Amino acid sequence: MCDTCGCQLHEHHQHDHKVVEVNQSLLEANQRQAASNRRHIEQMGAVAINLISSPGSGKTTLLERTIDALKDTVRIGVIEGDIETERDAERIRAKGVPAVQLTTGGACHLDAPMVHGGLHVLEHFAKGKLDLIFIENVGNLVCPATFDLGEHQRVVLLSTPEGSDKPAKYPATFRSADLVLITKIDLLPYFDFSTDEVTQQTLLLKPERQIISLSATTGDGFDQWLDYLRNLPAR
Ligand SMILES: Nc1nc2c(ncn2[C@@H]2O[C@H](COP(=O)(O)OP(=O)(O)OP(=O)(O)O)[C@@H](O)[C@H]2O)c(=O)[nH]1
Ligand SMILES: [Zn+2]
Ligand SMILES: [Zn+2]
Repeated sequence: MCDTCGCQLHEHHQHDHKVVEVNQSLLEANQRQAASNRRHIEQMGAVAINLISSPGSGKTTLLERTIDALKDTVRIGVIEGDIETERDAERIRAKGVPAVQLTTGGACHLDAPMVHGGLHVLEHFAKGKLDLIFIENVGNLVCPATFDLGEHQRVVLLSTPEGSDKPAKYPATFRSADLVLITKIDLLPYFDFSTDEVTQQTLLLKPERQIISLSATTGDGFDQWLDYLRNLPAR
């Protein structure tokens, strides 16, 4: 169980005001740090994207293929969030791109102070020269939604094996997304997944939202994702 975010409220009685106050001030402090992170990223001339999804829905694989496609023209840096291990950062470094691993040691999300530390390390690795910073959040569809990291765009991934009811069941996360990426569409023939239902549910939560379907394995739909990245406004 995470000891820093609102999910611990369920373990306390409703009248435990102290817990509520602590969580509120924690979120306010997070918000201030996130605003400062955003300025920091903009001073580097970069755009930052926060990737949120359940464990295993394909965030790191998406990044690997994205780096292969863009690294000759776009300077990419990655901040990896995980509970334990450097595995994801090692996968990214193997693609020849700077990657900082933030291990939360138990917490189920990244927060803005952690990302602040990561930005400084990344800036050092990249000698300050980056166009696009990806922040891969800890695999979780609940807690990351509450924490602004200083990103410019929030992308929520939903893979086809997870089921098309997820936007209805985790509305806060899907409402907070600028883009919903339906991933692993090569598996559509094997799962009872309705792209129409996901589209309908996510548009109900936020009508102006973009939705892209792709497979990082076959490359199907990948051009649309690359176009989205290329068309992000420069900072
Ligand atoms: N069939 C198929 N498998 C995929 C696709 N993308 C990723 N996978 C597989 O899904 C598994 C998990 O992928 P990752 O990219 O590690 O997922 P992740 O979201 O980074 O996982 P966490 O960091 O643990 O949350 C791996 O076995 C990938 O090979 C895809 O488009 N199609
Ligand atoms: Zn990953
Ligand atoms: Zn700083």
